[in-house]
Amino acid sequence: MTDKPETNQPIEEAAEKVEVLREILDRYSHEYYVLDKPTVTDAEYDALYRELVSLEESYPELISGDSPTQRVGGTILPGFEKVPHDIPMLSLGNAFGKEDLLDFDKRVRKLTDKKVQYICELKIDGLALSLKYKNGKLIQAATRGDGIVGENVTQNVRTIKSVPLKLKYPYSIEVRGECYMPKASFVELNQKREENGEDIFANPRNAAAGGLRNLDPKQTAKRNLNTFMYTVADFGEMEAASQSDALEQLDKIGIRTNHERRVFETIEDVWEYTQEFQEQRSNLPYDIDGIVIKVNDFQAQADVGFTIKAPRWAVAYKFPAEEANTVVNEIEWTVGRTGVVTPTAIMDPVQLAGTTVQRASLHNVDLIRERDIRLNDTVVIHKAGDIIPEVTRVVEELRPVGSVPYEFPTHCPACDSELVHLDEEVALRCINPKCPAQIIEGLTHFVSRNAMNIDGLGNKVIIQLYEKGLVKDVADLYSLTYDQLVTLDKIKDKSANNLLNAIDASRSNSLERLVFGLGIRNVGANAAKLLAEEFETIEALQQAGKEMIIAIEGIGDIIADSVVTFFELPEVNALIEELRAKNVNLIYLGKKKETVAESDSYFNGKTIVLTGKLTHFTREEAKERIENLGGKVTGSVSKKTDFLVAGEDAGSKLTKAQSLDVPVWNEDQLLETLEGEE
Ligand code: 1X8
Repeated sequence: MTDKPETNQPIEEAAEKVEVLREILDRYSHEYYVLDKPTVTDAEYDALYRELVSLEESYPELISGDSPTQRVGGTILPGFEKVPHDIPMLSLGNAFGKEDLLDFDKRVRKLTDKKVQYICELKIDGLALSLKYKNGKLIQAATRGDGIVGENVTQNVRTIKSVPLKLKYPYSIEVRGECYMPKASFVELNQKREENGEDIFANPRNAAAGGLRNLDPKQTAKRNLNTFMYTVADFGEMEAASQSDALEQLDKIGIRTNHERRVFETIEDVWEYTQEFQEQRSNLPYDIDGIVIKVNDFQAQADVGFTIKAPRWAVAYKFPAEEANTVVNEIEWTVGRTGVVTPTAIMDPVQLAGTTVQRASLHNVDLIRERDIRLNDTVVIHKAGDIIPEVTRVVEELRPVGSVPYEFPTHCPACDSELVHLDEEVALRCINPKCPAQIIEGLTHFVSRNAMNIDGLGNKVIIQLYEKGLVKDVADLYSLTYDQLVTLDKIKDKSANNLLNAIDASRSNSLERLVFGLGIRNVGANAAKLLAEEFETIEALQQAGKEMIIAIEGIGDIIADSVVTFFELPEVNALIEELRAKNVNLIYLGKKKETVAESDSYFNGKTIVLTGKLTHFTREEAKERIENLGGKVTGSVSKKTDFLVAGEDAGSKLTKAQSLDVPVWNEDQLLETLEGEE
């Protein structure tokens, strides 16, 4: 399972090496477990760890109780109540290749006479979590801590939607599993943090840790954390003969488990499974870092037994780290909508985890400084959360002679005004409100799909409109003429007319789209909806005081402050008057929340999926109308779907609906029913 022991060095030399390795590993482990800020990749850590294991195997007299190999995890963060685990939360032995798996198989078969079946499960890259239920009610959630004593995070875990507060059967059990953040939520969270000048998370695992260990459960709730449970630690009234049996029962009582698991008879098939998921991992919506292989039958597990640290009947196959080397040619600085200036490394193109990578965000000045990234440096890159290319570190040995530290820009790349750090922000900002880059980004945001949804106004058109002096703010969009549009590159008769129609149609958008489109700091599409729903007119919102805004469920201090500050600006009020003069709707057109809840419409409380091409309205319009009548429109078909509306060329969703016996409507049926209810 580990490298071959080295036996050809004197013990004094080995002892020294062991000490150094322990010190480094302890530091890395502290950064990883306690600070949630790793400075090395798992692969680098694992390599050093294996070296230590190997040395300790060769020189057992060097093993001491405080070696990182002799404990299960990290230390506990202050601030959460400590809870002892009745049954320790163990770690797993690692396997790094086929040889290690064959060794594991041999060991297992030696220790049991029973027919061996293996169950393969995805190894979720999150945080281990224990959930205790008493008579079917969730009574405690704890992190793993050091495996013996964890942290009580019950209040936080209660906000995670996949964790049932009450089981379908009144069992008293303890289950364990992993808490994680989906990749998409991680990307979204970091985008927001970057835009707000906050520190970004290195990977979904750290973002999940930050959410789960937050002392404010409201923050946890916002992180969109999720769980997969994979072990029953205390069976209580439950009875199961095997791991696959236990997982099926967990499903039945309402606990979320991962469904990619498979049972195999041979280690060859197990190997095939690991290889299949090594290839598929980038297509999964969550991060995995390997495959867990367990003896399936509980009797056989008991035969095979435990070591002090880990079960002997299970092993974690770790995927090799996906890394690549390349050279940084340039650092590009771009100005975002809020003036944050972010650096991007432009590198020689390389293949990494299935795509060609040439650019990697460097996030902020501090990161470049900390990693000492310089022009022409050779760097190691990886994909954070398997998706976003990032610079791991510089290969200093390959640094060209005469290299100098990177010099940061002092002036805005777009408007040349001086850049500043606001408060304690790590981000560099351009605070010139007339900065062309910010205006162009602001216009792009205004026309985007979730804002005013003006189709056909791409970035290239906006840049031309701005550069020709035709549009300097969002109100100017509403006085564009056909003659002006056809002067633009790539805009001909038809596209000019389409564009004018799209701009005109956006005049009748409901208020929340405008509120979102204005780009008020910290006000996303959801907050905009809440604000529009509450105040109904832009005047009411302009005049609302902080107290009134904060009173809205789901809106906090930061958003309220941003809204008040925004509407205090005279130029904002002038812009709104200009929009009014141009007949842009400034009223909320949806139904108030209460009316929706009390609606006795056919759609009230129903879950509906739209698929295929609709001809009478866009999907967005259909969704809005259904929602106004209290219905919910979701993206995927499940048993909970009340009906599917299939337009032209409907594909897999239709097939799925049919297989689940979900009723299928055509577009005319939807239209008629909507009209009957509105
Ligand atoms: C850790 C993990 C396990 C599983 C999935 N993800 C993990 N991170 C699993 O068993 N499906 S088991 C485990 C452990 O025992 N330390």
